[in-house]
Amino acid sequence: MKKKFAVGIMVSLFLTSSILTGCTSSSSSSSEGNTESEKKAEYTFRLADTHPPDYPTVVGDMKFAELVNERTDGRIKIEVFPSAQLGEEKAVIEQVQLGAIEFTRVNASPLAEFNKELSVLSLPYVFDSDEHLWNFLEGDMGSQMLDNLEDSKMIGLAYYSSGARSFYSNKPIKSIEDMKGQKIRVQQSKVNIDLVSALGASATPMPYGEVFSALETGVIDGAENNYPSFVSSNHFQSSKNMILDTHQRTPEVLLISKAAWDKLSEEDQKIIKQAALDSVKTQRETWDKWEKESEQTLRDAGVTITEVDDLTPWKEAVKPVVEQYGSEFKEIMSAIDEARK
Ligand code: GTR
Repeated sequence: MKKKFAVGIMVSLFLTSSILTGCTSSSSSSSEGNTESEKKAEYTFRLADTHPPDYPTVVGDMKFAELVNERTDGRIKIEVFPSAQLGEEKAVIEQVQLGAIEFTRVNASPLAEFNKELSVLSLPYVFDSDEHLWNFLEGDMGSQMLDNLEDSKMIGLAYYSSGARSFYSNKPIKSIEDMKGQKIRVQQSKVNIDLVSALGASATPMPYGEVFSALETGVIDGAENNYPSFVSSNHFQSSKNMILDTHQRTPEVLLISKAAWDKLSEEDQKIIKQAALDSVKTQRETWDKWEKESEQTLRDAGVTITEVDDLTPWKEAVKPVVEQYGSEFKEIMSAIDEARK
């Protein structure tokens, strides 16, 4: 506890000094060193990710950093900070808006609180499969939505895979009826609160890093996520029941602060954008592997995984949520329909 507090103070002191000095150059960064690439670095940037070092998003971040370093001949160095070392997602996004942290990889759900149209990506059952999702993300509207983040002081660089999210709990959940009255943690996002409420459960928004102990102490009954996060967060140690309702396919987003972006030359901006897009392949390959392996880990650990034969009652229950948000972003909703073909 004490250690966490001390680290917290160090991080906030660093952030404060970064804000004051607008730190993007290597001379004021914490990473001065003697290697060739560090000596040459014109910019040293930080990239925040909530997941542990071997998690697929962090593997993608590392690939991105490596490509940028190579393609700028060491002029731009990106240091990846995994495991929420720089803070939980909501706080990190705020720091990115200020330019105190230059890069982050976050999920589109919490990001939608800063750029409302992204909430469409979290709507339940709007994407039939990962293939449908990627058809959309790689289309014009998908890239447009990354660009539109500029209105929120960020530039979206690329999407990463995150599979499908399903509910899990310390209590049995074998059907939609079992959701009633359960206290379920959700990401800090309005759509998720509405979605879980529509299913008759009580939604408890909370940062990711607090969920493990909230499950252990019974502050909440359950949460929801994809297989890899359910495993890497160790939530399955207390939640032994999962139901494959696959309510969302919310993608991950890699982004840069507009403050940092504006300092770069057009040529460097192009290198960064392309490196981000090129890192997607590595992230998605790692994702596919992790998805299979973590399902196995859960089964081996004795987690009861209930398949849902008929999703109709789930879809019916959350329809008002889809209608409410969808009516505000009709153009995006029709692009999602188009991507189904
Ligand atoms: C994960 C996602 C994280 C975080 C987390 C959560 O699937 O990759 O970025 O949003 O879910 O539930 O908070």
